[in-house]
Amino acid sequence: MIRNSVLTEKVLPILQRHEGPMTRELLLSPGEHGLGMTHKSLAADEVTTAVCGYCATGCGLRLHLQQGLAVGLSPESEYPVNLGMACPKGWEALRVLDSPNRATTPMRREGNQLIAIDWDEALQMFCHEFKKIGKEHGPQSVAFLSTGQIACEEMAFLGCLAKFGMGMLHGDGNTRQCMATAVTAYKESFGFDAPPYTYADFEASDCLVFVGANPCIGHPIMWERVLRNPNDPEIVVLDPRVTETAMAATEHLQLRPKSDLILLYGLTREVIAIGGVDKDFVERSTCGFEELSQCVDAYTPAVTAQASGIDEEVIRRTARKIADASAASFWWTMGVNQSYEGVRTAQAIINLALITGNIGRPGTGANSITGQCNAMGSRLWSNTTNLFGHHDFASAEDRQRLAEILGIQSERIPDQNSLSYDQIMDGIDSGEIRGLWVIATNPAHSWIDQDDARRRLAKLDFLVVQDMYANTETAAECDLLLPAAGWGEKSGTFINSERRYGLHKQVRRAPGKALSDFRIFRAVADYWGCGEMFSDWTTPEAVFQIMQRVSCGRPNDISGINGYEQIDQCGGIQWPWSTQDAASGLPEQERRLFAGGKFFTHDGKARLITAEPGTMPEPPSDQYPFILLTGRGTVSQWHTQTRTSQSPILRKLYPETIYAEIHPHDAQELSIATGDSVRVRSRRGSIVVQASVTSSVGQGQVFIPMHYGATNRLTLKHFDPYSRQPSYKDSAVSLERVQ
Ligand SMILES: Nc1nc2c(c(=O)[nH]1)N[C@H]1C(S)=C(S)[C@@H](COP(=O)(O)OP(=O)(O)OC[C@H]3O[C@@H](n4cnc5c(=O)[nH]c(N)nc54)[C@H](O)[C@@H]3O)O[C@H]1N2
Ligand SMILES: Nc1nc2c(c(=O)[nH]1)N[C@H]1C(S)=C(S)[C@@H](COP(=O)(O)OP(=O)(O)OC[C@H]3O[C@@H](n4cnc5c(=O)[nH]c(N)nc54)[C@H](O)[C@@H]3O)O[C@H]1N2
Ligand code: SF4
Ligand SMILES: [Mo]
Repeated sequence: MIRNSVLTEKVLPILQRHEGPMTRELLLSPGEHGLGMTHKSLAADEVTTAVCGYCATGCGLRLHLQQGLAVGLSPESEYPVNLGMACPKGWEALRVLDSPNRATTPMRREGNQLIAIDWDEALQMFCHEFKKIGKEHGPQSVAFLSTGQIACEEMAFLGCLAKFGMGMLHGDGNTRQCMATAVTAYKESFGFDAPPYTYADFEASDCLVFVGANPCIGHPIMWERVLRNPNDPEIVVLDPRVTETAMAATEHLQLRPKSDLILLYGLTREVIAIGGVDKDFVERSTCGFEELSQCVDAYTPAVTAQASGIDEEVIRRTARKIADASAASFWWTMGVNQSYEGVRTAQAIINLALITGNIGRPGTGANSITGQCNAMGSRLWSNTTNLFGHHDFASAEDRQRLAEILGIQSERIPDQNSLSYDQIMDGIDSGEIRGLWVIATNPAHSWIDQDDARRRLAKLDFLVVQDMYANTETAAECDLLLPAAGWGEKSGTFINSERRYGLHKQVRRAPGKALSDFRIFRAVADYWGCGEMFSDWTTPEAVFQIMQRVSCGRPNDISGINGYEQIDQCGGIQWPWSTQDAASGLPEQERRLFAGGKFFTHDGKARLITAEPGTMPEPPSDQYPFILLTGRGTVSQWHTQTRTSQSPILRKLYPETIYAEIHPHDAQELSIATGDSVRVRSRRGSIVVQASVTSSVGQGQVFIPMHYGATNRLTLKHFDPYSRQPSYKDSAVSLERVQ
């Protein structure tokens, strides 16, 4: 067995000072001592539970232990989220930990090679290089990129350490690629980033509208909840592709890519015209209805049909379904968020829910489905786009409040917002940003317009990658690699799509010298010289208590949660759960927001926000006649595949080589057959893929999954102006059979 002999000598005392003298023992035998499982230690041959570490469904998994270490898992039947179900990624969650590609030791670049070093040298180098850059070029010259895939307590530590301890001004995360649009839309419309729903709503609706979402692939266990709906519901799907979800719909609106805003306005106009408005609710709980009516008036069924490619009759029928439903729910994901007009499109969905009074009741809601296991956590706790705990960097009052709770000087808190991810990339290009710390994300694969992204990353004076695996595309470019423990090798909380805090626990030893992200941050703090500022940040649960204090009195109040143990016992706990809530007893398992029609704006009313629809920045042309759609390919592939490719079982469940779905008519014109090699070219790059001829894509469109390294070589770098989220699903490309 690989022993964690790491903890060498200099790093170990740091951890011991914070965690107690048992640290070495704990690192060696987590199972016996329940490292991180603060509430109870695990005896031999028990079971325990943990929430899954892939998607934001947040399924509960039951871990089967021998001598305190997990030897197998099965879905947890008692957990309110998944009710005994899991998808293949969840089933294989332990397998991917055992891989020869794991990062097992810190490494630094020497010429073309990464060479192994110990933690002491790594941490010294980390501090020396970042301090040197900061001294020469100012505090804006170093930045970090965080993630939605580590525990709340870890992202909290990272964000506070980087900004308050190390003095960085700029940090963003991969949540920008994913949820930024929903965040901005909710903040503007509801006054707070607050997804209102609970999963029971999937089962309680009689009309579910999915916009740019393919839960059969992306959130299969949520889809199972839809299948349990006893109301024989209408299922309306807006997607340019005939996805698995669209095939199950009672009404598939196969709209032209990026015609959502017009189509949603057309539906809104029709709903108003047929008397589907809940006037009382609109009067009592919203503002902006007049402006909304005026804005949508131009989108008659004829105009809408012309722009979206959806028949007038279908538009009328769909509006009728929404208006007639006693409980309609609206769900959206990346087909909306990843758009150059994503925020306004999300708000068009929110408007529809609001004007029909479909919010705050069972089976309703304007519901953004979250992507990563803890993207919701990063929205609240990463200290990137908003000040820790969803405060405002620009507000002196908020800075003061936070400084008092954290026991730091308020001057240590930046008074300006971070640059967004794309602006950080621009800063790298202009030479303003020279040092970058990348944690649990893989930008050299996932960022838009990849050749350009890599060119920029190569300009950095110092790139640190902190990852579970040593073979990621970004690790290949780094100057320093910090080996991280993964899910199952550490503990903390994730917040799922329905605002539920769930616990994950250490049931495995991390390989070699890998350390949990939490411990890496702990050690960095001490080496940097700001360890004292974090003297209370000893364990994940201690940080959770700090988060509770910070949340007090805010919409995301969790002050009433009685420790990790209660989260575990209750099957997770949704925010908010304040001390006042807790006075009335235990949390109910399914709670939704806005039951009283009061929102988080200063007057309690939701805003109905509209805009003129824009045009696609890179429409198809003679030279590039196809629209490239990208997204999730199969249930068994996760993003950049660093994790899922490690499981032999998952590998059998997805196509090994990159492929493009092409419509039969287009294929025929270009003499392309399934299996042929096809060159796909955009203005940025050119790649070769295998053809898959299928009518699941529309004519004039191609679909390439994001899981393959080459996909983002094609994508056009463009963003929503309000959320700065990349628009990954509308680039112009050409196709040509490779002879
Ligand atoms: N198996 C698996 N599951 C995952 C993930 C994974 O990598 N693998 N990732 C997780 C993460 S982080 C996320 S964010 C979610 C993403 O989950 P989804 O958003 O459901 O997945 P995508 O495939 O990116 O996009 C959804 C749909 O948007 C459609 N679309 C494209 N353009 C448009 C448009 O202009 N309008 C409309 N209406 N639709 C459009 C696409 O055809 C696609 O079917 O999945 C999560 N779950
Ligand atoms: N073309 C196109 N591109 C897209 C998308 C699209 O639809 N189309 N979708 C976008 C979306 S929604 C998303 S969310 C992004 C995802 O993009 P990324 O965040 O780049 O994708 P992942 O593969 O999930 O990267 C997570 C990294 O963290 C590592 N990791 C996992 N767990 C841990 C941990 O506990 N600690 C540490 N330190 N490391 C860990 C993994 O090994 C992996 O390298 O991609 C975006 N890119
Ligand atoms: S649906 Fe998501 S949370 Fe559930 S097992 Fe699959 S990846 Fe994990
Ligand atoms: Mo995502």
